[in-house]
Amino acid sequence: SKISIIGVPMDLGQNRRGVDMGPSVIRYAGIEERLKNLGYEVNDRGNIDIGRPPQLDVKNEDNLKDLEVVVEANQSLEEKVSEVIAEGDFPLILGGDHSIAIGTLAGVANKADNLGVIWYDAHGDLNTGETSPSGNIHGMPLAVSLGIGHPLLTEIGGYAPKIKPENVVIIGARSLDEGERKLIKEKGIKVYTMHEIDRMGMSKVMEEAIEHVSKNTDAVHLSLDLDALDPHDAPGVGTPVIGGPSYRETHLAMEMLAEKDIITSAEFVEVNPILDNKNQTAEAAVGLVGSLFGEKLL
Ligand code: DIR
Ligand code: MN
Ligand code: MN
Ligand code: MN
Repeated sequence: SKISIIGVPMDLGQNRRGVDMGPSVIRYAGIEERLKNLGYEVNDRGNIDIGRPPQLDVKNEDNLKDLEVVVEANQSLEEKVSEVIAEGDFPLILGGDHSIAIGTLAGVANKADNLGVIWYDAHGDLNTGETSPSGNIHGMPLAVSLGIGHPLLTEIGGYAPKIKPENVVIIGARSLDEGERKLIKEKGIKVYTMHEIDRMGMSKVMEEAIEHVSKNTDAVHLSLDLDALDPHDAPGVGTPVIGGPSYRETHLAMEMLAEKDIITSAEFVEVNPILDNKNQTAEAAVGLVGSLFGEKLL
């Protein structure tokens, strides 16, 4: 089968420059070769055009930084992802900051009746302009996809919402803002925080999570923020939070997803080479992609 890679050099959804180089360094770490060695045909479709270089980090009156550019890029991404799916390819999106999940999910949910989502992240990404302490749109894409937030964001692709709260599972959370906690309770979103991962182990967490997102869905998207991993294993991210799942535990998670063969689209985001240690985080991302697509030692 065929995998289409789409790079999204977006860094305007947060305020640390450099994450726009994420797609380049993940390519440099050998993603295409890794997938070809697993027997996949790979079509690298290049990068989405972001429209303009980073500017001022100015919040608008709705507490949304660089709203217009983020909207435009996500619209282009939505179209590209839709195109890839229409051609029957697996869309593999490389960020860029996590604001690009808005466009990815808009494209993916278009073609699914009920999309399941695994949000593997240290954060909830459930803020809105009203609740966000930062005004950074990368802290909002899950809320936006649930139809909550500024209409220019929620209406990307021309429809809202993209997903239902009961089809979402967050894994690895250890930093949530007040408004995010409230939304999780209100919507009854399933969250495996670090507490549950410590207590149950990653294996049990993934068993339950897989069951949860595949129960009433016809497609499942994996949105993996590299800051989910412990900063020891993934230092090249803009908002590291200590105490995360290890490289090993995350590999296991990917291997279990491969075993159950439920993932129909995926994105790997927030790799920032300026903050990295010799491309370690991009290399981790490529290793995880390998496991997600079935790589095994024996
Ligand atoms: C924080 C950070 N909750 C915010 N969010 C991040 O700005 O909304 N998400 N880093 O991945
Ligand atoms: Mn749909
Ligand atoms: Mn995060
Ligand atoms: Mn995130």
